[in-house]
Amino acid sequence: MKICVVGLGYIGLPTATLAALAGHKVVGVDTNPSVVEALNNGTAHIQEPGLDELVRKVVLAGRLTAQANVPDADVYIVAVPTPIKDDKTADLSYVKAAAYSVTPHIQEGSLFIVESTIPPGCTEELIIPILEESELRAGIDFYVAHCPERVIPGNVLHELVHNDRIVGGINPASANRARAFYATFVKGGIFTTGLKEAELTKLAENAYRDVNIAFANELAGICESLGVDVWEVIKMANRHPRVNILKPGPGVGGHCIAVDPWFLVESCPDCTRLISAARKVNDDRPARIAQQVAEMLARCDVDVPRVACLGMTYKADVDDMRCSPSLDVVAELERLGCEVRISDPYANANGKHECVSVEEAVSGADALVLLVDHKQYLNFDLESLTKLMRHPVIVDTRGAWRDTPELEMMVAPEAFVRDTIRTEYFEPSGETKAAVPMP
Ligand code: SAJ
Repeated sequence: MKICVVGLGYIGLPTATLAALAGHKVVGVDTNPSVVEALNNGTAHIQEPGLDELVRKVVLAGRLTAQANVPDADVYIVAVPTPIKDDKTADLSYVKAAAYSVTPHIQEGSLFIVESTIPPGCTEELIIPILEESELRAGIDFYVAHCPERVIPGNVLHELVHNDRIVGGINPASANRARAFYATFVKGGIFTTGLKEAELTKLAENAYRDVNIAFANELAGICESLGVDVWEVIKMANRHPRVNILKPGPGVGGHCIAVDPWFLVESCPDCTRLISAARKVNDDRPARIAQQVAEMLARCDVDVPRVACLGMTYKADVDDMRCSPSLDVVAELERLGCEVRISDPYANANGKHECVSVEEAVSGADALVLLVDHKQYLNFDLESLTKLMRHPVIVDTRGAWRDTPELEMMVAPEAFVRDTIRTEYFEPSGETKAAVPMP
């Protein structure tokens, strides 16, 4: 089949690549000329394990090409972004533009699939009317389906093949058509349902995760005020066979979990109290973390406290900084009067500061704040790092260093655990270890 994938981002490009690998003739369409050029040169413009190699292979084999305009095809897949606007409603401009670009090419028997995450009802109320400007009828003359992506960045290629897929069709014929297409490269189960059900399934998945993380973050606040170790409580609670509490942290970032729940709030403002409260709990985290760091630093008695922030991406082991809570923590620390230095193995800058090496970031710092649990950070020689600092206050917002033996050795018996933050204070000599008393 000839496949056209509109949008060559972190879903569109791997999907186009796998479809090409399965033997289809694939044309990727993107409005960004550098993305098109990179792909035609056989390189992936995004970092995803294994992708570059596969892209090279299918481009060299002539099965995947890229261009700016939509060609005629048997199957059209739309994988463009659906961000939120400042008022927290969905920005559907990219999806609309994609539908308009395909409409002149729709023919009898074409299959149109939306993979972008969209508010419930969007395919039927917004997209299909645009496609029907072709004067062909959706579900009768051509097929329409929504098949939301559900892969995790960092493991996209594996998950695109092995995860179960949900395919919602405007009618069973459309869902079956789409299922047959996905079956050419998906090894997981492919389950058919209605259009709106598929749209809602995706939003339910991400809102569920957001609410669970908000619960963990709220629990962190409870533990803080009661002087209990939240990590220990979650570890113990998760020994229950039907409990699975996610991890607290500096906030929820990325372009999915922090965004998609708003589509539900927009659709049903009167029945999304829990979902909007969870968003607020998670959105408040960066300021809360910065506040706690500032309180710790007040004890160091320096005019301008220096803080080293490690990890700028929205989560571990990815290069994506979109909606990263780290950016908000840094901005808030600066607002509170701190001088901040940042480091991240996957980023060069955060838009304002250049990233420096970990050693450079911590040298002379009063606090080291771990914001992302990148693999590179897990086995640090913390004892040596703290020796570079002016006041070695360590703030671990991810619980990543809880079991570090060196840290245990360095911790004074009265060291305390506060909120999600495990905070230790060492005398600069490293010899006399005194914990900062609780306020
Ligand atoms: N986070 C926590 N605590 C946790 C887990 C995550 O604070 O216990 C934070 C992360 O640090 C990050 C944010 O939440 O800032 C989101 O990370 P994530 O790993 O939960 O999710 P994403 O955004 O990378 O990918 C999600 C996935 N959705 C679900 O797991 C339900 C993925 O399957 C979706 O395909 C993707 O969203 C998407 O495109 O919607």
